[in-house]
Amino acid sequence: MKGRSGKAGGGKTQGAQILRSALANVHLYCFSPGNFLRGRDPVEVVAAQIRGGADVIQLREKDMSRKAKLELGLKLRELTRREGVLFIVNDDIDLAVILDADGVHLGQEDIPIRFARPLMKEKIIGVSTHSLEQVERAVNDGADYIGIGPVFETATKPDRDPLIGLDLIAKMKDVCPVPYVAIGGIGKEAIESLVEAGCRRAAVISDILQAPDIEKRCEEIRRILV
Ligand code: TZP
Ligand code: MG
Repeated sequence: MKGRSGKAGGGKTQGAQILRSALANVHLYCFSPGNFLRGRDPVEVVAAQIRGGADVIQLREKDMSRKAKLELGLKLRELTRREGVLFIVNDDIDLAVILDADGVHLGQEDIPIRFARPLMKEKIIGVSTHSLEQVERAVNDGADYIGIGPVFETATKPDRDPLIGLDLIAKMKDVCPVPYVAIGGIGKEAIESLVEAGCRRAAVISDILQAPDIEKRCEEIRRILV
């Protein structure tokens, strides 16, 4: 990765190092409830994922107003800070800055890293990718971690890109120098095949948010990843 702090010698500040070392230890990447809320308290749904071992919580609310996202984000920022869990905001750089999130997650159609970096400074920038070319570009542009998928069929993202399958996951360890998180159709059933393909980081939405016991499901999945 490129050195990009303002410190003499190009070294990273302590804050940047702390964030990147937390990132290196991520196994289970979880989400705010989105369409899987079903009348529950969103903060409690996130708290259950944290109790179950979530290493990251991403604020991903496609159908909320920005004001509602801000209000939920303030609560999740407080919770994740208290619990020592990384807090990432999907898509929205302004909101990530306002909330003092640990980072932002950008898709291929979002603001490119070269415009996001000056605003995010030493915070984390993650990028969604769907091919080796996109992985290479994101890494060269300074992505701190890569989301790679969709690995398996998923109903959670109707406008999904073509499935990448486990073959591409298996190649990632040789081509991707930053942490990579597999996403798409991953749950209790698929998690072992992911580990067999050499990936011990998974982002899971529906399998966890639809589980009868969210905390227990997180524990079951994370145990296999560690
Ligand atoms: N990006 C690629 S697939 C996907 C996203 C956000 C959805 C993953 O959801 P699920 O329910 O874990 O398959
Ligand atoms: Mg996006």
